[in-house]
Amino acid sequence: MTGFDYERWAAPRRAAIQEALDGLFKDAVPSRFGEMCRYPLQTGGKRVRPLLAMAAYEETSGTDAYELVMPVFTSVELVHTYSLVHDDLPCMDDDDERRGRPTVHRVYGEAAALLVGDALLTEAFRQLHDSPFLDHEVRGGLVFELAGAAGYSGMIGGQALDLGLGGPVTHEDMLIDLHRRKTGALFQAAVRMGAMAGGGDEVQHLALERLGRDLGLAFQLADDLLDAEQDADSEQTPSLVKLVGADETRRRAQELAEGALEACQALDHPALEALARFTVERSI
Ligand code: GRG
Repeated sequence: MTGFDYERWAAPRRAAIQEALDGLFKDAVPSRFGEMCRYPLQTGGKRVRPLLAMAAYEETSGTDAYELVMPVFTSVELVHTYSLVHDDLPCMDDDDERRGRPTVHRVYGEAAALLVGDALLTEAFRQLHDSPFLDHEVRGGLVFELAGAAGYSGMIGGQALDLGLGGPVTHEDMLIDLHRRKTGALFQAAVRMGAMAGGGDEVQHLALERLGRDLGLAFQLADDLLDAEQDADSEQTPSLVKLVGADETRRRAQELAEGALEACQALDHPALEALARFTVERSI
């Protein structure tokens, strides 16, 4: 990956995602509710998931015409941001700050934050259906993919396990399963959705499948490590660091990242490799 400037690739794409998100909820009722919905979308965030989807799209379509299928990327970010809004609520993690700013419920109240999350989630699916450059069959496939990743056996299922609704998470296999659902499923969907929109061949799809699977879990393990370093993990939250220690967690995250980097060998987009490296080396 010699000479590839990741930030030069990512910056205009992040700006394009932001511009598309800024244009949403303009006709919300009441109009002030539209501002509430845009608030959590305007607080930065690394945009790792839509950027991964974009890289997969560029790899498989062989173009950088990402503007044509922007709803594919915004829908993934909408689902992710909704999960953060709801996860911050007093009945969940009860967080006061997110992305360096007060959480939605701190600014607008709990009931409004609940509705903001609902609006972001539902808008994601409306967006996907509103992708004029994709044929109807592909749009249907994208909706199915995102709904599965966000739903009861994906992110929500993972959150239910995290809350202990299936009993205490006492074994590492249980925790890996939880992480794969709560965090990994949306990563994998992002990569798959980029590839579904882009086309591509079987070799690319197989490599992207492995990349999405390994990266999602690696990202969460890196998050567990960051939380442990910053003493930010609550006593109730299960984490691999608590079960097997920081060194072993780091080793596994690196192993997964190596798997993702190996998958990149069959692909031809340096941004995918850069995203794989960033996922475990990140400090934010
Ligand atoms: C729907 C209530 C509800 C929860 C779903 C995904 C999730 C479960 C909750 C989000 C909280 C959380 C800490 C999840 C772990 C995944 C994770 C590391 C999220 C943060 O993602 P980043 O680092 O955030 O990509 P930015 O702000 O950069 O977008």
